[in-house]
Amino acid sequence: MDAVKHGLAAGAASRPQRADWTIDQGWSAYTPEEHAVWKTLFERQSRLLPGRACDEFVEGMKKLPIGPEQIPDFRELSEVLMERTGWQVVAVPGLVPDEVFFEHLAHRRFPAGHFIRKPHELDYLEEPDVFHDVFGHVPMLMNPAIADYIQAYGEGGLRAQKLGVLDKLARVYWYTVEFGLVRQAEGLRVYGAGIASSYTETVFALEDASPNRIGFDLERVMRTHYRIDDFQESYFVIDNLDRLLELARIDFAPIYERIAGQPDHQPGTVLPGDEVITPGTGQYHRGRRG
Ligand code: HBI
Ligand code: FE
Repeated sequence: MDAVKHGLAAGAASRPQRADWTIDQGWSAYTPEEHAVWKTLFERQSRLLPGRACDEFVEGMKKLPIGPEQIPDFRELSEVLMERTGWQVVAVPGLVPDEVFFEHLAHRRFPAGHFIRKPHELDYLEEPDVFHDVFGHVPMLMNPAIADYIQAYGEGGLRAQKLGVLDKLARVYWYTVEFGLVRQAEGLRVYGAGIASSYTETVFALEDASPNRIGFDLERVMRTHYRIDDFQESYFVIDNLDRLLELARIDFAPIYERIAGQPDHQPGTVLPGDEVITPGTGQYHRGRRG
């Protein structure tokens, strides 16, 4: 299947044609079946997200050439994005090496998988496909705070690699850009693309009693492992998206030093210093382990 093929491509085993790993999206080569998968996912998620996705996500989506009928054309997305926040969407075959990913983000190019999951794998993803990347990430890139924050992550990624602390920085990205929640007047809302592009995780992250929902704290998050194979055991909540702009301006180097040698936390652990918004029962993951 696709994920396996692209998984191989992301390793050292195969060499991309272009050094930056970009490919043509090949928009006209999508089949009716592929557009139909997009439509199924788009409609399901569009029904679910009102009242669950943050205002900025909804706003961004409205202004973009993204609809149910077809997989969006990256050139059209880039035109609108470029005008608003200076970002572009470029096509890649799947996961790309970390430094390639960071280099793109640092230059406000968002690498998006060009393939789409198969009809029998609607809730299964081993690698980011066009639905995750475009539906989940691109609306948020219309927001100036997220736009700057993700660029800063790309720049910070290159630095963190040299310092040997990429695992710490990657956790910050994971618990914000991918799985972040934000507090709004009406309650908690989704802004993370990993949640917003997933029907089951949207419901789990907002409505299930199992996960912890904890106020975001930079050092705390840097020290917290995450799950790549299942729903998160803890979600971290920011007060508003401008918090990300502040984060983008912080020099992480002294923080990496301070936490060096300190123990990491497991994904489901609640710590004495945490601002616990809703404590989780942990039931879901206990069941999976048991
Ligand atoms: N490549 N296409 C793609 N998308 C990602 O989200 C991605 C990647 N390569 C590396 C990576 N993410 C992460 O492991 C880094 O953020 C650390
Ligand atoms: Fe993603």
